[in-house]
Amino acid sequence: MAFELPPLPYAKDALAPHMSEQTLNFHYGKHHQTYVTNLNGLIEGTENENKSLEDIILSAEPGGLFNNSAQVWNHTFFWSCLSPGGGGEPDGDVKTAIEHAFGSVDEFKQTFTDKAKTLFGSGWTWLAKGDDGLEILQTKDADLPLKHGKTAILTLDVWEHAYYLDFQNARPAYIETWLDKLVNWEFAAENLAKA
Ligand code: MN3
Repeated sequence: MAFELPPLPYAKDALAPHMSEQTLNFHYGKHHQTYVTNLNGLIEGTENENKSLEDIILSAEPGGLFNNSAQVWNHTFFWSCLSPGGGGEPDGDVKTAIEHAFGSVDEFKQTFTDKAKTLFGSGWTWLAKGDDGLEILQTKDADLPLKHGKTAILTLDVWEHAYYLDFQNARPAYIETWLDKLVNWEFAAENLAKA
């Protein structure tokens, strides 16, 4: 069964001016679509054809099958980490868990920003839950918490294609905009409740 590009949880122009429709046209419409198309080409007629996306990711060796399946998962998850009414401060259980793990929400934001800034090359910065509670992970290329037995709570795509059209090379401005204007704390709360 072929995978399909899942619908975005908002209109392509809904995140402007913080993330432009043009960025969504390329990042969702071209990059994400290409990972879906590549994955379908790799699984067609193989034992992976009827597996779930998560099962493919967990059983794949390093290489094209892992990269494309993980990137389909990562991007689908990432779109829900953005919201037209996002940004600001978490509340409830997410706030409590962040304060427990990092001391304060501000301390979390600073540490997340530093990790996202210093990830060299292409990858993802995650708020994830492992055996020892919440932590911030940097992963390279397509790698993701699932492959390490951890649960993703939030992620920020720090591949250059995620921000180049809106911010050119200014990754720090992209990270700051995500935290201030776009991060979807309600989605984080849903993920934490299931973790
Ligand atoms: Mn991307």
